[in-house]
Amino acid sequence: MRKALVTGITGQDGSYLTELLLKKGYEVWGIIRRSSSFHTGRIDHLYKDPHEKPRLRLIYGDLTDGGNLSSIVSEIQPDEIYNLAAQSHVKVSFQMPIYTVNTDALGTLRLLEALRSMKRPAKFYQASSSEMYGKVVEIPQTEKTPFYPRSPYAAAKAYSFWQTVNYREAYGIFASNGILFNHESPRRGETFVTRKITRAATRIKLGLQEKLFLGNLDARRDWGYAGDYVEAIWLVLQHDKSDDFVIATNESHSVREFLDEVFGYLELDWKKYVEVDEKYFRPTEVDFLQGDAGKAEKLLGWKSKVTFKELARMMTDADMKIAENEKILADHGR
Ligand code: NAP
Ligand code: G4F
Repeated sequence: MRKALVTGITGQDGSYLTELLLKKGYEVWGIIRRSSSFHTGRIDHLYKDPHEKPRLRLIYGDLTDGGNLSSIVSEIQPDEIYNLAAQSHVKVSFQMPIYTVNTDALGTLRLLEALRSMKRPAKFYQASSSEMYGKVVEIPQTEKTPFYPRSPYAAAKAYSFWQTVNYREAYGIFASNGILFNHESPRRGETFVTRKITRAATRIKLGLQEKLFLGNLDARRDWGYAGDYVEAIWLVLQHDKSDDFVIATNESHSVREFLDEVFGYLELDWKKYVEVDEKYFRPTEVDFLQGDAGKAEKLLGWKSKVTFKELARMMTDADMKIAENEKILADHGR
């Protein structure tokens, strides 16, 4: 039975990837941070039969603690390591640059060092990001497009990208980067723009909220579905050699277009409800992202499946269920 170690298992991608790995018969070890309250909501459904020997195990750890990462790697001796953990919010990275770099840049290096001391080093996946292209120098962006990071988050991810390449070249470790463009789902964190919109629109529809405050509506992103993208993550480590791959839908849409899709689906006019609040602007913005996933298509046989419209509707339907439950509680004065 193959053993996978997943950092960031409690996050959006960690939960979908773990589902996939368990389906494929892996034993999965997930690193979780100690917290004063439970935060395993995205993976709780994966513990099904209490009598079965669990193939999913959680272990406390943190990317800021190198000693702890070394002990975990040496105890578990995984075959594959998926490094998904990060302070992943771009705007927050301007408020917490040092913490973001400690986790998203040095955290990767700590993990690579832990892996390097294994007798048989595990294969390593690094969650790289389209944010590294920042102020883009060409459209669409491929594996060959130079990076121009525009936030502490993006600069930290670029550092981790190059460390991953360097461990591959210097030590012959199977270390690969997936350069993933934005991907969303009903499990997306509620402060990212797509989920913020689907949560608010469904609440507005049911009379639970009046306004939605947003930042830059002109920003364009290449938005795909997280469920599709974790298949690509797995395929990156199954390829015959380690390499770097862009994972994207090859389409770009604006925040306005996402508003059109979601509010239109709910038969609402978003212009009546949305207000721009400068507090959501970033000191430096990434205006336009559009990937070219041609290499992944050719070498991994991967292609994005869920369309922009399907994604917007899937997220809206899921958030409508949450809003309906909120409405029942509100109607009963709770
Ligand atoms: P997410 O939902 O924000 O999840 C982040 C995960 O990292 C959570 O499990 C979080 O744990 C964990 N984490 C944060 N700081 C940590 C630390 N110091 N030590 C250990 N764990 C820590 O992110 P996501 O959307 O699933 O993204 C997964 C990865 O892909 C991230 O590295 C992100 O930067 C990258 N990425 C995402 C996208 C996207 O569009 N989603 C695109 C490109 C790249 P808690 O639950 O305890 O907070
Ligand atoms: O949803 P966002 O916060 O995602 P962003 O900044 O593109 O980052 C996400 O995708 C990256 C991949 O490119 C990941 F690496 C990263 O971890 C994260 O998952 O913002 C998208 C766009 C931005 O241009 C932002 O300025 O939406 C704009 N926006 C407009 N109003 C807003 C808002 N973003 C947020 N979060 N909140 C707003 O109110």
